[in-house]
Amino acid sequence: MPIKLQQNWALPETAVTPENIYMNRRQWLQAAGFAGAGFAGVGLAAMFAGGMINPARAAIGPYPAPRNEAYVGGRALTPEDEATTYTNFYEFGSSKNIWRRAQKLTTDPWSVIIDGLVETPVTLDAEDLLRQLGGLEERIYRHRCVEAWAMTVPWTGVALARLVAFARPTASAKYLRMETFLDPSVAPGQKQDWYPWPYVEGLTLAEATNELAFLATGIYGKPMPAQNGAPLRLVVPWKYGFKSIKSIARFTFTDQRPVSFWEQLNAKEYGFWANVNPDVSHPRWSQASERLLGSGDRVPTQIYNGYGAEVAGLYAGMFPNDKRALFH
Ligand SMILES: Nc1nc2c(c(=O)[nH]1)N[C@H]1C(S)=C(S)[C@@H](COP(=O)(O)O)O[C@H]1N2
Ligand SMILES: [Mo]
Repeated sequence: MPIKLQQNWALPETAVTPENIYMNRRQWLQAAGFAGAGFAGVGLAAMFAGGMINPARAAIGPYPAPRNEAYVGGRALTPEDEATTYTNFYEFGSSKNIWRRAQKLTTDPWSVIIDGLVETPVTLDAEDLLRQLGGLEERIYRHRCVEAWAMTVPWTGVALARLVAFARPTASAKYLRMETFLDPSVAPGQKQDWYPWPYVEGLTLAEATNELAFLATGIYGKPMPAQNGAPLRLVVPWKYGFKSIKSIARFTFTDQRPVSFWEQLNAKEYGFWANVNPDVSHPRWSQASERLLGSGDRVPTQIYNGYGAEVAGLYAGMFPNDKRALFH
């Protein structure tokens, strides 16, 4: 180990890290069984810095995370400034230009509840949760909004399946319901009481554990900007963008199909399944093509947004008499 680190060993832990991080690490070390005699005499700072154990922030970084080459996007990346300034986040207003307003969202600390049909309900900070879920990776996915604009961006995060495994749902759980924060003093859109706040989304457990379902913590090799759904957002690239709920504060396992935010407002236009399909029009516009953010090019829409190889099997044999049901 480098000599420089040994100097840190002599320092009390509180001298090299802010108190709250120190406490978090200590608590985690104790929980993980690292605070025992085997490590006596080795300063915690040195253990973290030397890579013997992952520091509190290493689990939510470092950025950029290694790219998973299995998910390459298949299109030119959308310019970062487009994807981070043209955003849908109704909590902060119904225009696309809310990114400055969203900076008011405080995401550290960020409490996450995991409850419902699980072996042990738990409430923990997003950082602690991510540390439990393992290392981050980067995946490039296409994103298709139901409004017919699309982008291709590198997300950083972990497979949602890891969260499901961590939560240990019971055998009766069939769905994962996800809910955003509720704080009208931070999010002025939540003062508009004709919306059913907080924003809710849901997946079947089979969808939530599909390899594509992703829990994103960052974008473009950096931690997630508030406007894109910090600190934790869903990314399900075969479904219309409204399914990819931002700033998740609660994961509930249930045997009841959750009613999504947009579904509650208008189930005919924004159904539960919301799988991308060029042949099923939105009642008010065609879904046959989409406009790429950045270039403005129009390109044909693909079934399941081009992810049929990964996800078509999820829906095999469902709704044999009404294929539209898969998309509404
Ligand atoms: N909490 C919350 N999540 C949300 C939304 C929202 O308004 N609130 N909008 C959805 C819609 S319609 C889309 S297209 C995507 C947009 O993600 P982006 O702004 O990062 O492109 O977020 C989805 N997640
Ligand atoms: Mo959207």
